Amino acid sequence: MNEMTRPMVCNPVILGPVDDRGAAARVLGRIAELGLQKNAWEIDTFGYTVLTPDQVAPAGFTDGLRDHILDEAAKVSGERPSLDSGTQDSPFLTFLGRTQFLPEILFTDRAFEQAMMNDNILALVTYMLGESCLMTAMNAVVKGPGPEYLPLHVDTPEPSPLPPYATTANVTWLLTDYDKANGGTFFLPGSNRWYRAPMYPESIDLEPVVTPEVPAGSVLIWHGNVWHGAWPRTTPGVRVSLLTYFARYYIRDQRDDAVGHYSERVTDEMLARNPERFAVLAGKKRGDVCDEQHRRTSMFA
Ligand SMILES: O=C(O)CCC(=O)C(=O)O
Ligand SMILES: [Fe+2]
Repeated sequence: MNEMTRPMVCNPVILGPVDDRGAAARVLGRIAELGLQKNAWEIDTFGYTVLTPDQVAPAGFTDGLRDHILDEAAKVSGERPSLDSGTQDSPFLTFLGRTQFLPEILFTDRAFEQAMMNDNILALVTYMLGESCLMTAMNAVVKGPGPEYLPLHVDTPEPSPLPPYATTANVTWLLTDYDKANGGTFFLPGSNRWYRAPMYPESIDLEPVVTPEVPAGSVLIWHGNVWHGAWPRTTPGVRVSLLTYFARYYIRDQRDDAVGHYSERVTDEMLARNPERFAVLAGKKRGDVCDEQHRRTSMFA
């Protein structure tokens, strides 16, 4: 069928070459510019990748995040968790296991805004979710010893079958060492390409999982479709992490109405001291209907 006989009934956006207003060139160009091709390939192939400490922040930055989280944990519970002692089962229990969960952490120190705006992380998140994506949650998590593990699951909120592209991504700053005994995260590499969540018997079959052994200061990034979970911590002390979640722009943020959504909570001061992208990530700046039309034609817009 040539141009003349093609029926003119479809959306005009798809008649010509895709016009993504340069999104693909910008997003893929940024991956190349920052040397993140291997990380992008690992996300596509295995469903997750690790950024090494020198890929994310100057020395000392992540120690600062960790100490700040321990201070905040102490304000909530009255006791500062010890990094390396304390073999008693942690008194805190959430859906993530024996964890103290701090959903207000973004508002406690500018360093958390800097973590959110990290260049290498945002380049990989944008590669998965497009330039219009949102940060849907940031929670500090302090995990102590206890018997519970987190079964395999996906982070994508849709029912299965899942879209073959990412609609959510998880960026976890590891502020203490991660491995099996420390209660680290495990993965089923390549399960991001199965496009479905595990059934219950699959979710508790941990025999085939892989557990990254990664030092404090690294960042684990995963595709929302990859099957993953976490081991119980069996060593003394605590695992400290900063869990951040990102999603395509049409997905609602994960925050409770009670704590308030980022679009309502970020202050003018926070917006003023950050790059423009911060407002987009916080859901303050969504674009217009034209932007939405372009997003329907491009993974990266
Ligand atoms: O705590 C962990 O290691 C995994 C947490 C998790 O599955 C998540 O944040 O989606
Ligand atoms: Fe998860």
